[in-house]
Amino acid sequence: MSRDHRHRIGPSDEEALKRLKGYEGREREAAIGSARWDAEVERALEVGLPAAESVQDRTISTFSRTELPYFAGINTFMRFPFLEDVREVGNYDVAILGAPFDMGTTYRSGTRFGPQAIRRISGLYSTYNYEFGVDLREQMTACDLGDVFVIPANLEKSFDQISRAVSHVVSQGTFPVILGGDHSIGYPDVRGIAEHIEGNVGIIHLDRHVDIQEKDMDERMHTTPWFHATNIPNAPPKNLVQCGIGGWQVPRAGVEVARERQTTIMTIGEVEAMGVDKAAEMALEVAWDGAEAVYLSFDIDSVDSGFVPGTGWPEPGGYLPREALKFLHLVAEEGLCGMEVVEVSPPYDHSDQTALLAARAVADVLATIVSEGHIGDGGGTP
Ligand SMILES: [Mn+2]
Repeated sequence: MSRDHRHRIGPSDEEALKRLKGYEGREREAAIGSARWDAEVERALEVGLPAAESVQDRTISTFSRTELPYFAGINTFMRFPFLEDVREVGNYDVAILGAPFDMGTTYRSGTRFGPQAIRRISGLYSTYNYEFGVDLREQMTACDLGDVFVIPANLEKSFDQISRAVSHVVSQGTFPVILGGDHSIGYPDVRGIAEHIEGNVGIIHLDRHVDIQEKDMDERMHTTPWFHATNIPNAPPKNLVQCGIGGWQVPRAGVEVARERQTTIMTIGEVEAMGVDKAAEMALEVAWDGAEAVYLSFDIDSVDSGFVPGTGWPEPGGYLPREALKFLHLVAEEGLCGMEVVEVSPPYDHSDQTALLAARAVADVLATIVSEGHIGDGGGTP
């Protein structure tokens, strides 16, 4: 870099540069402790035995019992502990549960393998994120409950099972993250949560599709969750905001219902014109209008199909991954009562990229609600 270039840096740039170098504005990150990681290593050495003599790093165990190596071990979401006894879920701030269900699909199936694919590639992540200044391990507690026992070939019984599972988690005061599964699970997910909310629940829904017709081919398929969710007395249509809609797969039957019920539809073009910051602000305005809590539904197909080939109804022209992640971050800042990520179909995926974006969305939302103090103990005790 030439001296001439340096001379172009003004006082405000110097401030920014100072920040980039980590001297300022990164205090929160620097204050995160490592107590839980230390405890994890200690336990790994105990139950996994100390490493072979030739291994100089004596925090390494013989059997992998921490998150390392990232490609090893029995997978759970981000290596959160598997909780066999679901009656103990209340001991955790966050619970991950899979809904391996694709009987509601109307084109490509395969999302029954979504939860496992998301878990597997989530092994790539540590719990630490420099950008957010967060370490999920140190600042909250989480478990993976495994999957709901869905009933193959029966939508309604599966919905009942999913609602019951989600309701159980919420009844224990734990934040539910549901890994789909096709989007028909949006209805039983909201149903399981809404019964525990005193007041209205708003829904922020990122998708290319409106998913709000009453039935599709005579059944409650993945094109219908919001019709039924907004029939729940405390999940009114006025608090449903659908962001990123557009393309050639939006059924007229759904748009008709959206118009009748006066839900709020933001097309991807409108999001682009407003910018993600403004769009997220407006989504929050609608979802939180008189509501007590807001639920987040992230359909992975809201992202441009070039980035998410592994999905049931791929559609070009949606969000870029960075836009979607920013949108999720901005809406999560205000707090959520739960989230779902749906429509990851591993048989159509390439190099795990669709599943990876789903894992990333969950991790980013958790980081956001932790750093905003909505869940967890905040950490910060070195
Ligand atoms: Mn969709």
